[in-house]
Amino acid sequence: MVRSSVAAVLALALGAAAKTVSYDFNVTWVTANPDGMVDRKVIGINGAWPLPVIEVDKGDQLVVNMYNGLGDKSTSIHWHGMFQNGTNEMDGASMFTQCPIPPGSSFTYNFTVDQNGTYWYHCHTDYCYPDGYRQALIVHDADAPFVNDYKEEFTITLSDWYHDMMEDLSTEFMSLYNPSGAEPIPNSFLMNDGQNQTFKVEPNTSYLLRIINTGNFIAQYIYIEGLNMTIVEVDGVYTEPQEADVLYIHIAQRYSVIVTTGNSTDINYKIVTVADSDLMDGIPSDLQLNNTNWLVLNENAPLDQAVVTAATSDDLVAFDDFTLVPTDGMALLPEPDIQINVTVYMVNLMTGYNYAELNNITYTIPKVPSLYTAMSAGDLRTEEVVYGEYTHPIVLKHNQVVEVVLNNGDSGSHPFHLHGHNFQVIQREPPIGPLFNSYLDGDPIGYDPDNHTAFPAIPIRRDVIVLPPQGFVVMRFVADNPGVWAFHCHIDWHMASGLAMTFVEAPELIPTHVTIPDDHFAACAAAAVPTVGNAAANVEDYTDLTGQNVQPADIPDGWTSRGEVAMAFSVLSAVLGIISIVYYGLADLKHRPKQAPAARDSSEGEATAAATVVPAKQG
Ligand SMILES: *[C@@H]1O[C@H](CO)[C@@H](O)[C@H](O)[C@H]1NC(C)=O
Ligand SMILES: *[C@@H]1O[C@H](CO)[C@@H](O)[C@H](O)[C@H]1NC(C)=O
Ligand SMILES: *[C@@H]1O[C@H](CO)[C@@H](O)[C@H](O)[C@H]1NC(C)=O
Ligand SMILES: *[C@@H]1O[C@H](CO)[C@@H](O)[C@H](O)[C@H]1NC(C)=O
Ligand SMILES: *[C@@H]1O[C@H](CO)[C@@H](O)[C@H](O)[C@H]1NC(C)=O
Ligand SMILES: *[C@@H]1O[C@H](CO)[C@@H](O)[C@H](O)[C@H]1NC(C)=O
Ligand SMILES: *[C@@H]1O[C@H](CO)[C@@H](O)[C@H](O)[C@H]1NC(C)=O
Ligand SMILES: *[C@@H]1O[C@H](CO)[C@@H](O)[C@H](O)[C@H]1NC(C)=O
Ligand SMILES: *[C@@H]1O[C@H](CO)[C@@H](O)[C@H](O)[C@H]1NC(C)=O
Ligand SMILES: *[C@@H]1O[C@H](CO)[C@@H](O)[C@H](O)[C@H]1NC(C)=O
Ligand SMILES: *[C@@H]1O[C@H](CO)[C@@H](O)[C@H](O)[C@H]1NC(C)=O
Ligand SMILES: *[C@@H]1O[C@H](CO)[C@@H](O)[C@H](O)[C@H]1NC(C)=O
Ligand SMILES: [Cu+2]
Repeated sequence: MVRSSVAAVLALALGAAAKTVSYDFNVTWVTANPDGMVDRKVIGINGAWPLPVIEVDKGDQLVVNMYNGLGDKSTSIHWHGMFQNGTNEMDGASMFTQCPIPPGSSFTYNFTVDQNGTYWYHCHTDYCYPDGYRQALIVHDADAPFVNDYKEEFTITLSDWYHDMMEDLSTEFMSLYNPSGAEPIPNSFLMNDGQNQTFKVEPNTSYLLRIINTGNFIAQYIYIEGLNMTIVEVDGVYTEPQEADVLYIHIAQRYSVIVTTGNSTDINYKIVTVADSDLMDGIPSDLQLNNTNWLVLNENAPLDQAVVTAATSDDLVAFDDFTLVPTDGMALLPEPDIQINVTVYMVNLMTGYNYAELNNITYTIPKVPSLYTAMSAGDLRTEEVVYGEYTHPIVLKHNQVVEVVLNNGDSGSHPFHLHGHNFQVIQREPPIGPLFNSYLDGDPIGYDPDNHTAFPAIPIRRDVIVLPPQGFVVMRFVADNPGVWAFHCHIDWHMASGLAMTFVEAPELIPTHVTIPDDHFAACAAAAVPTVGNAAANVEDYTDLTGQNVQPADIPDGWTSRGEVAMAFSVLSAVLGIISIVYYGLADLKHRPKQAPAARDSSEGEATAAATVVPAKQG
């Protein structure tokens, strides 16, 4: 995972033109034991795991021929952070832009990488990336503003790790025995898909560290004892250098930092990671929350474990990314043409399971991938109705300035990701840092457009933003990328419980911007997923949603108010004839009952009873 920046500079000097970088990925199960505790099945590529780090230069064409050799599981690959401008069909999000690729099928991803910086790739089908199907994707740029400021670079992935397969964990997660939606607790934490990693460095020398959280669930704090980090890039956006001593990196976020070693060769630097224990419902006594890895100056000096002085992760005060400034100086976007207000809730629906909702919708997969609906719906492609109510579609007009107001009615933080764009972060409360949990003292507080601090003149842009507990974040972007783009929480548990919605951008332009290759249709045929029709796969009348997948019904009113949730469950258990719900009394009530943030302009309706219930999620 080392690459000399000298090589990149040299390549440019020699006049290297954009090239095609091709990979053949044969995806199969292999066995691995990255934490030294348990051998388990992981998703490998060409018989190996960890997966290959993809490295390209800005402007290259990336071609990946994927064969699904898993035998028992569908897959796809999302190129996290790639805008896929003009290649929406290559975005890799199952049921948004393609069919899940079933075992035995092949599928080629092919797109131009017209971006710079630190990205990653991962499976985007029904709980698959945390089984190991994720890795870094690095775009080298010989023109990066910091390209002369370091000697060598290292890619560092952080992740949580489970000993059990996602298939088994997910069955426990979405179940009557887990009505509070408590997420499975990881068994360990990894760096570069292992532990006790060493990075050989020299004294008095600068290094670029590209840090990526490729985990499923847990944000991590990271610091290096005795060294500060100078942030120069977040999520593919170059930033004016800013010094930080501690970073908080949530799922799918990336930071590039420059560190400079000291003149002494007496010590090895400890890279310390600490898991954010606020996200966990309980901390098993044998879970190692903090881990040490090393920048090695002296191979003869000991590799000591760090002594973490912070009592809990709350005591670590991390850098607030809201204060970063992109080097390109892109100014605050003007007042929006469209404002989208959505609030995160964790709720129980009639199945008795816990779901996540944006407003009152828990994302439920359509019968036809939404992009294929856009391709086949004719003039009706501009109407939200054809995408179905439960994909939570919002149609955006070409080049509109879009403002998303995201409120958090939940007590956990959520890393939200937008496909196809990065976005300006123009407001967030409370900030990352000592006040991060300060809104937990009372009820959730929503964004108030009539009472906020001034927006930054040059806001930071990123593609994953941390939504603080019971707080809010406000984002803006320009709808200049025709296509179907997912907007979702990147915690895979929450994605699976429906914390997603669909932006259908400039649908009238999608047919001229998108071409679906034959092998994409062949994967659908093999998976028996229709490729024309509305969300219900109706082709006669695209406004007729009869037969669409619907979310489970709400629990009847009167039972869901605060304090009566437990009661609601006893009633529900009678309704469903389930005796074992007694277990509920033992379950940890992590998420607060559904409750509107104070400033929220609530116009919520009651759900009508659903005809059929499809809890299936595939994002
Ligand atoms: C993928 O790998 C498996 C296991 O090694 C092998 O049996 C299969 O032929 C390979 N398929 C392709 C398309 O390379
Ligand atoms: C890393 O080192 C720690 C402390 O010595 C040890 O407990 C752990 O098993 C090691 N991890 C691996 C994967 O070897
Ligand atoms: C990838 O796409 C480019 C541009 O559309 C095309 O020229 C090239 O033939 C494609 N390559 C493959 C292997 O499909
Ligand atoms: C990539 O970096 C170059 C400078 O090297 C810059 O001109 C360009 O705008 C960057 N691209 C994106 C998408 O940020
Ligand atoms: C450290 O590096 C700087 C420039 O990179 C150099 O000027 C200085 O002499 C070096 N110091 C030592 C002790 O090597
Ligand atoms: C790191 O930066 C902080 C503030 O940015 C500063 O207070 C501290 O002295 C710096 N530490 C080192 C080791 O440079
Ligand atoms: C290393 O020594 C040089 C002078 O010899 C000094 O300029 C530099 O700041 C020192 N570096 C560190 C990290 O202490
Ligand atoms: C660091 O790990 C040790 C051992 O697992 C644990 O006792 C301690 O609470 C951890 N510290 C933090 C801040 O998580
Ligand atoms: C405006 O917001 C601040 C804190 O963000 C709050 O203290 C104050 O009460 C609010 N003012 C009004 C009029 O709502
Ligand atoms: C997509 O490309 C068009 C030009 O073809 C450009 O105007 C637009 O800004 C791009 N959007 C993104 C998100 O890259
Ligand atoms: C969004 O919510 C704010 C109040 O928080 C309200 O003023 C505004 O009209 C809402 N916008 C839409 C489009 O509902
Ligand atoms: C959500 O609320 C809206 C507005 O009140 C209503 O029209 C819609 O039917 C509701 N959807 C669900 C799934 O409850
Ligand atoms: Cu989440």
